[in-house]
Amino acid sequence: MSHQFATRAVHAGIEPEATSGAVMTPIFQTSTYAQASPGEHKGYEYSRTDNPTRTVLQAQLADLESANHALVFASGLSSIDAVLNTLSAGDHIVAGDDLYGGTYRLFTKVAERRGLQFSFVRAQDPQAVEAAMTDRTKLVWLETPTNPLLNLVDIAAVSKIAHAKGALVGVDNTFRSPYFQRPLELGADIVMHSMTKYLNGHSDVVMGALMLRDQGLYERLKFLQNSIGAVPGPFDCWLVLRGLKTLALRMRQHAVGAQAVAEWLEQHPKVERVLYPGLASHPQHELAKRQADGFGGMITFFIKGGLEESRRFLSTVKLHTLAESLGGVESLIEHPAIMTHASVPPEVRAQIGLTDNLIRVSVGIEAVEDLIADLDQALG
Ligand code: P1T
Repeated sequence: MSHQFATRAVHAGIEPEATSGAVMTPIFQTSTYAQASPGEHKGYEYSRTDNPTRTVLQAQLADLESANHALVFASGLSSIDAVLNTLSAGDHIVAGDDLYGGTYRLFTKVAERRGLQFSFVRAQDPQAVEAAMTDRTKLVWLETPTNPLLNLVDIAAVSKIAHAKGALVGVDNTFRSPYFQRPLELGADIVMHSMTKYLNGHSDVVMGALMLRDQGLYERLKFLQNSIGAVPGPFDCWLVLRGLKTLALRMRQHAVGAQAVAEWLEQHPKVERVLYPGLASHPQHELAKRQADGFGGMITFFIKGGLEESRRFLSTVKLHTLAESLGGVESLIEHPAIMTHASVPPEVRAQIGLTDNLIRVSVGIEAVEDLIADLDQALG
């Protein structure tokens, strides 16, 4: 019998520990494992290769993303780098042009030096993806919704285009979480998460994950996970296991709060424009309804004015913390042009509309009245 998501977030992949019956997965804080004779062991040799706490986390993550396999990494970026490491010099990648600044930096400042070639396109238009594909295109890399402009990409349409030309599709699902969106069900080949965000949910861990179905690709990525060694420790894996248990509850509240805050911001005279997929004014509101089960907790808005007005507002919020990152229980607010997307060159920022009056909010699970009161006093 297959259970609903909220049930699987508590139970999937989790069994009482074999020797003691401990209900909560223990933190196997060990680097190595005793062998009875050389090569004769219980499935664990060394914790870069495998660790029992990590194994349980990976099993649960695979279940939640409708995958067969999951692999965790020391950060979201190192999980993307593992995907890049399946490619060779000369291979071509088509990527969305509106990505987390660190992903853009990894692509342009690290991977290009290793001989990978990138085309950045407006991926919300599937035709733009198709037009950029060449005989050497091996991968299409998407964020949806994008960070920070909350553009949406039609995962099913782009997957069809990519597969027709023999390329794989990777989707960074960080902003949605599998509670709201499961790209593998829509045709994507690889899902990636910065688990630093919603999956852990408590702003106390940096970690990444890949989820996928294909056995051969899994074996290649598992080889890379061990060979490169960017793995998280058992305590951090345990913290994410703990965070996942409330993922469904948290995501529901993030979305309720974000919808209310977005609607409130939209009618505020000092706000020029609000981007939130749950607003009827979002240019891809219909796709948002079709592709996902909810609109998430991220809002982007343009304050009337420029850098000066943004600075004043961001220095005046009290309950919202001015900080990078997102997806924790506490509300965070930030200025992408100066903070999370500083590594995107100014001319690229201008081209995609990432302006100096753009503000990004990660709506936490606090009482929404308190959040709105804080924004109100700061805008005033
Ligand atoms: O920080 P790390 O766990 O390595 O994940 C990188 C990353 C990848 N993809 C997306 C969509 C992300 O948002 C991030 C990290 N983002 C922030 C720190 C931020 O404030 O946007």
